[in-house]
Amino acid sequence: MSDRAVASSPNVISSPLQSLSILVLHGPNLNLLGQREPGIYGSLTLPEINRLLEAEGLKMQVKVFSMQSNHEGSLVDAIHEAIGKYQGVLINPGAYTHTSVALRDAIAAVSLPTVEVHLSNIYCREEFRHHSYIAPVAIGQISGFGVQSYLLGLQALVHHLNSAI
Ligand code: CA2
Repeated sequence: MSDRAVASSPNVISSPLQSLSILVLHGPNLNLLGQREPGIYGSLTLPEINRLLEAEGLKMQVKVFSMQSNHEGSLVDAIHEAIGKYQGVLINPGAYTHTSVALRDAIAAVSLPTVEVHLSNIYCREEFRHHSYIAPVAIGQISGFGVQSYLLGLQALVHHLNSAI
């Protein structure tokens, strides 16, 4: 039985599904959003982006929990701890996108549907940003739309999860 299904009992006439919970992970330096380099990453701060994601989640009746870390191991831990608590992961791995086999292995290991997002278009930037270690283990990637990348990514993830029931 899936995590979301509610066991039927003779006393329960209707058994509503529990709402989806999504973990949003922001990688290194994204805590600086809105304070530095607005030309590349926009003027919104990370708390403002998180509030927009929560509001978008409310519209789709999903709960959104966000966390940011500058530490690869903390992000790996958060992915491991997502098992059983969250049904999907939305991640902007920041620079770890281009370097981290550990993050990729963690995402592959937990088998939670994961969407990779980037504020900037990584394919229009330096060559070293063109390769993502995360993309092959993600269900999809959205890059280049600023904060809309996050919102579109959340919509796509929720649509994927709702279609998979
Ligand atoms: O475009 C994205 O979202 C990136 O994931 C951002 C990463 C970069 O390494 C990736 O190639 C693409 C960098 C995040 C740094 O965030 C800052 C925010 C404000 C000021 C300075 C850095």
